[in-house]
Amino acid sequence: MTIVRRQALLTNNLSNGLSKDEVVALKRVAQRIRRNLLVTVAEAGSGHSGGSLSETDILTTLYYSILTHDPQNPSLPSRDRFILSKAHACPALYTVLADRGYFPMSDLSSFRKIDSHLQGHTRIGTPGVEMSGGSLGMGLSFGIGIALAARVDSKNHNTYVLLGDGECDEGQIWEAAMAASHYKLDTITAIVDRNGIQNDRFTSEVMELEPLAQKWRAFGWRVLTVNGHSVPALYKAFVQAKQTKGQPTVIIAKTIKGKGVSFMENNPGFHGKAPSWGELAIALAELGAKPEGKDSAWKADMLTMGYSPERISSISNAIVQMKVSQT
Ligand SMILES: Cc1ncc(C[n+]2csc(CCOP(=O)(O)OP(=O)(O)O)c2C)c(N)n1
Ligand SMILES: [Mg+2]
Repeated sequence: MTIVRRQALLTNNLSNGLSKDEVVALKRVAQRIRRNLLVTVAEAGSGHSGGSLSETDILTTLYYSILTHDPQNPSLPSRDRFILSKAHACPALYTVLADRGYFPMSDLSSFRKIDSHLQGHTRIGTPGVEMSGGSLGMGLSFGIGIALAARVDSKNHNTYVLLGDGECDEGQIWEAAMAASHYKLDTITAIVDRNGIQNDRFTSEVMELEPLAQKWRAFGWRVLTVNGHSVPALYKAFVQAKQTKGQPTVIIAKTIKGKGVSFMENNPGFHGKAPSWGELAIALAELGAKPEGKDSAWKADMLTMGYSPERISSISNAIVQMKVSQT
């Protein structure tokens, strides 16, 4: 089973788990997103690689199998809301939104350029983006506002807020956490991207968060701790969150910053750094890009994103050279 761009997972039914084929297909989508977001950041020459790669499986699971939404109608009143509170990690969100058809894939190559709607932090105006972000700590309060407004309007959409773990140092997160449980807001789900790194240091050095699950529990939340790179585990947690009544749910997603690329994994140096074109070729190869054959779809993706055949050939040749030097 292959999920092509603009397609959602059409066969799933929330009450059943994902089938093996669906899991394989979603994992393939996540690899495609990882490759395309790194191309996007490499082209810009700046941007947040690490936190985008750590959240990719979370976003893929949400946008392809959980959220009720319509990419052709981003303001559909009944849509579920997704808020990227850690808004610096927008390359993954932009790539997912383009992949789902909210805007053309070719827009990705304008990331961080003047006059582009795809700036280095999210802003309202980009189709599919719900909150202008960048100043950490605001997204949960924003999401609670949306969820409370939905209650007043007797609407039953769900609101999802993705937080960084370093972001949980912000006092506003805990004010919001208190408010959500006070109002018994069971339509809000927070996800903490627990990658253990904030900026250029490990969270345990900057500000110890543990015992994080106990803290959320003490604030009245249902806590689910999952492997944030396991699509079936994430899917199950999102379904459980949806079924929870009378209290909000937080999913602590244990992730690896830079997931999927050896020299970025768990490396604080790639929090806010773009790969060079040489590093990109290595990264793409590690993410399954092959010069020819069925795993060469990355080339078609790059063409769709507006890159020249010469640029694509030079990356492809670099991948061939890597294979040669390994043999
Ligand atoms: C209020 C505020 N303070 C500081 C920053 C600068 N800043 C940008 S990203 C970042 C680290 C965020 O770490 P984390 O929340 O763990 O995100 P992730 O690891 O997922 O990238 C900081 C401190 C900011 N954007 N907003
Ligand atoms: Mg972090």
